[in-house]
Amino acid sequence: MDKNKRSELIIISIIFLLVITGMYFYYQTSMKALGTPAEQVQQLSIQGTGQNLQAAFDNNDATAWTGTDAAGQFNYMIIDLKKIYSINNISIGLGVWSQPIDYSISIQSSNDAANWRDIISGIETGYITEPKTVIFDKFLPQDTKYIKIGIKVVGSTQNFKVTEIKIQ
Ligand SMILES: [Ca+2]
Repeated sequence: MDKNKRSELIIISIIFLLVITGMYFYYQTSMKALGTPAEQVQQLSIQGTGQNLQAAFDNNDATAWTGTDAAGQFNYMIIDLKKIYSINNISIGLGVWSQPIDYSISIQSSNDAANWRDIISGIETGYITEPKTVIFDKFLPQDTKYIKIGIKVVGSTQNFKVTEIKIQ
């Protein structure tokens, strides 16, 4: 191999290594974990049905996202994380009214808010009489930009009440 060819090969190898290193660090920074609940509120964008959606992210169990539609219909919330995160734990704080209440919860993930993948589908909590936090962590880590949470009340005319949502 002549000297020029060898120099060319070394330069190409160095460029290749720089590109790979750059991609690695881009991946690391783009996949970082969500911050504290307070930081999450600042970066999240939320839309959906019901009222007081932001109250599910204010770190206060006394405030809640509640239903306005007829009980028994699915209400939903779409959480825009603003970039792709690796998610493997979602906790949902559920409130109660005067009667025991049974919730059905579905969670989906998406990178474009158009094509959704089921994380959990129609999990029922069973009748609860006291506020309860349900933790969903038995799913494969999801690289996702959007999370869609659907919730409805089963077998009751009461509306739903979600006090706090935490995503990790
Ligand atoms: Ca709250």
